[in-house]
Amino acid sequence: AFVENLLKHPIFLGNEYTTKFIDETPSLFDFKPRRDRATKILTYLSEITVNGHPETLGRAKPAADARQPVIPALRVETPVPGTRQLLDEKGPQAVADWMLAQPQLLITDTTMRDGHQSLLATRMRSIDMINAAPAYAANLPGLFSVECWGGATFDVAYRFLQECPWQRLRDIREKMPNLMTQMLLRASNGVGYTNYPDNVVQSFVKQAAETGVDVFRVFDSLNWVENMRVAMDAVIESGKVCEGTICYTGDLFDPARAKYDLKYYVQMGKDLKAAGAHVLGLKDMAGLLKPAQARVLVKALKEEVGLPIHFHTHDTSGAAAATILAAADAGVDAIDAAMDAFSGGTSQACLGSIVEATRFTERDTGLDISAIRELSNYWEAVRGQYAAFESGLKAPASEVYLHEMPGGQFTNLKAQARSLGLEEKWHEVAQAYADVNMMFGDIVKVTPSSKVVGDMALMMVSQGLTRAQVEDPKHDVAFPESVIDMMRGNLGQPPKGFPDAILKKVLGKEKPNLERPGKHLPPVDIEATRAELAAKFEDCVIDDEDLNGYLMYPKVFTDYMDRHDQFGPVRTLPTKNFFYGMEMGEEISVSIDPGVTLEIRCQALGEPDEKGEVKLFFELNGQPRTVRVKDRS
Ligand code: 3PY
Ligand code: ZN
Repeated sequence: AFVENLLKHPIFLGNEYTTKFIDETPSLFDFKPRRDRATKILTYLSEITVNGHPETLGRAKPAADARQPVIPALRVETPVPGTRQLLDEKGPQAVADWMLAQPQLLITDTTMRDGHQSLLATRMRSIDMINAAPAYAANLPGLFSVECWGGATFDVAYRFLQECPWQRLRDIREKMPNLMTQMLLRASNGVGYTNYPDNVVQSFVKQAAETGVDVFRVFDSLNWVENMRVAMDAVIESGKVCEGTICYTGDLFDPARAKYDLKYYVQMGKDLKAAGAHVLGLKDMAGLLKPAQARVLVKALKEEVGLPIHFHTHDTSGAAAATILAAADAGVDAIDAAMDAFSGGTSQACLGSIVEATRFTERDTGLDISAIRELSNYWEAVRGQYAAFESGLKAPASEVYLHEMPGGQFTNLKAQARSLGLEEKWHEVAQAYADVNMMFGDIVKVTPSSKVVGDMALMMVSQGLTRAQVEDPKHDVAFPESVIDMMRGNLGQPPKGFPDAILKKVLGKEKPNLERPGKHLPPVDIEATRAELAAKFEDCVIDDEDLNGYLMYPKVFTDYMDRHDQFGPVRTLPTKNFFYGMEMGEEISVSIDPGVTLEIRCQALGEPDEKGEVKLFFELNGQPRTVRVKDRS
C-alpha cells in the first residue's frame, strides 16, 4: 500500500520529489487495511452460497446432469492468418474489395453477442467466450468475423455480470488473433439508449478500436443517415471497417407499407456509401425479410450501390435460413449466423445448417463442419448453465410479422410484461406494439426506438387504452417519458417525420427539434470527467477504458466499481459458481491473473449465530480460511 500511495502521489508523479519527500509526507503511510483479491472472491462465493444470486433466484436451475463445457482441441498450434491480417496489413478498403472478389458465402458468427442477447437476455459471461476463442482461431480461420461486442452486452456486463466489457474485448482479441472482431454500435446512441454528445461518441469509437474492435456495424434506430455520420466518421478515422447499416422493416412487397420500398432502401444504401461505408449492412433485426423480397432487395442493392453486402436476420419466424439462402442466391457477400446451440428462435439462423446447405454449391463456405459441431457441443454445455435466463419460447412464431419486435427485444419485453403482471396478455401486447408503430407513423423499431414503442405498448395494455383513445385529442393520456423524449426529436427523425397528430397529442404546444440531436448537445469536458472519476476512486487507476465506460453509463459504472471493491475479480469464477455459489466439498481452480491461480475448496457451512451470521469454512491453496456472511435467505 505504501508503494501504491507513493506511485500515485502527485509530487512523485511530477518527478519533483527529493529523498526528504518520504519523511515529509506522512500521508503516504495512511493506508486503509486492504482486503486481498482472494478474500474478496471468497466473500462473494460465501454471499452467493448462503443467499443466492439475485438474478437467478426463483428461476429455473441448470439440469442436475448439466455437462461442464469442454473446450474443443486446437487443430493447429499457430492459427492460420485470416481476415484480421488482411485488415491490419492492407486496411478496410482491401477487406471490402476482398469480400466482393470471393465466391464463397462469408459468415459472421454472432454467438458471443446477438446469440445470447436474443436467447439468454444477454447474460453470457466473458469467461465462456474467452475459453472458446482459441478454438475459433485455430479451427475456423475462414470465418469472416466474430460478433462479440456492443449492443446490449456492454451495460449488461457491468450491470448484471459484474465484469468489465473492455477486458472481455481485450481477452477475446488476444486469444483470437487471426479473426476480425465485430461490434454493434447504435451510432449516436453509442451502446446506450440515448443520444450522446458527439465527442463522447468519438471517444468511445476510438477506444473500442484501440481495445480490439475490427468491424463496426453502425445503425440508427430511425434509419437517419444524418445521425450516423459522427459515429461513421470516427470508425473511418480509426482505420477499422465501417459497416454502414440499413435497418429493414415492413414488407417490401406490401403496397400499404410503401414508405419502405425498394427506392427507399437503395437511396439509403447510396447515402451510406457516400458517407464512407466500406461495407453495407442489411440489418433485419426482427426477422421480417422474406425469401422472395430478399432476392429483389439484395439484387438491387448489389447492382445500384456497389458495396459488399452483409446480411443480418433473426429466426423468430422459423424462416431465416430460407431468406439467407435466397439472399445468397442473389449474391449477398456475407451473412450472420449463430453456432447451432445458440441459434433458432429469436436468435440467428443455424450456422452449421447454412454451411451444409451451401456445400457443393457456388457459395460453399469452405468452413469445417466438424469444427463447427465441436464448438456447438461446447456452446450447448455453456447454454445449459444459463437455464435461469431461458425465455421458454418453444416454437417459431409467425406473429413476428404482426408485431415486428426485434429478436433482441422480444424476450426482454416479455420479461417486462411478466413483471407488470401482463404475461397472460402477451398477445394483446403484441397487437398494441403493432398499433403503436402505426400511430407513430410506421417507424423502424430497433434499440432505442423499439424500447419506446415497447414502453407505450405496455402502458396501453396495462391501462386498457385503445389506439383510438390515445389518438383522441379529447382523451387525456400520460405518455411514458421515453415517448415524450422521442417526439421531442431526441432520437432524431424517421423518414417523413412523426405524424402531426401524435406530435400535438404528446407535446401540446411544444415544438420538436427537427435537427440532428447531437448538434445541440454541448461537448462533455472529458478531462474534467477523468479528474472527477479519479478523485472518486482514488484507490484505483482509472484508465481510458473506464473513463469511456463512465461516459456511457455513469451510474452503472460507479456501482460496478463499488461492487468490484467489495468482491474482486469475480469474472474469473466458473459460471456455475458465479450464479449458484459452491457446494460443500466442491473444489474449483480460479485463475485471477496469468500465473496466479486460487485453488478453492468449500469445506463446511456453519449454523447462523445470534446476529444471523453464518461462517463458511474454506481451504484456499491448502490454507484454512473462514468467511462470515449475513444469512438473508
Ligand atoms: C441492439 O442494439 O442491441 C440490437 O441488438 C439491435 O438489434
Ligand atoms: Zn440482431
